[in-house]
Amino acid sequence: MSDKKKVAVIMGSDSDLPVLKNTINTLKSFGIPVETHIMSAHRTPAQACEFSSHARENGFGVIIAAAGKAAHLAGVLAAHTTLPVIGIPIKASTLDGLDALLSTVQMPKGIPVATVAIDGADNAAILAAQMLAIADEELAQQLAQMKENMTAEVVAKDQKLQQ
Ligand code: RP5
Repeated sequence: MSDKKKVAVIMGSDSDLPVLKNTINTLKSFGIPVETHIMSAHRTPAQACEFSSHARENGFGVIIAAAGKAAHLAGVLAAHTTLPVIGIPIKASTLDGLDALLSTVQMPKGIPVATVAIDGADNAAILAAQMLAIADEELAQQLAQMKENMTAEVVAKDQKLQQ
């Protein structure tokens, strides 16, 4: 069995899945084992607490939580674990995600949630990979390569602009 830590991708509703597909695909592109669930701070609070309480012993290294509107999911999961929790505020209402951003980011002292941008699906995955890479040299190399590729792409575009 692999000793690689898993990343949990938890979403408040199946309506969040189109955004979360990018998170899942980016994690998988790094070879990170992913487990995906629909759990809600409001509709399935018992399931969310149960999952988070046992996440560390169940082999997870990071939890990513995405929710829209009054987005309490990441905070509730963070309340029940010492694993790092990354929150993705989802644009799901007439407030364009600002509601979810504030609900996710404004955590009280003692229960941090590392909040990415509204619908910031890729950055959540990259941040999770960077957390796991603290203890995984191969993953750290993959991340370094990704940054090099990104730089090369921008430099190439700049050069093209000069022609
Ligand atoms: C949140 O409410 C979910 O995370 C979703 O972003 C939003 C709307 O959910 P649905 O009514 O589409 O299930 O809890």
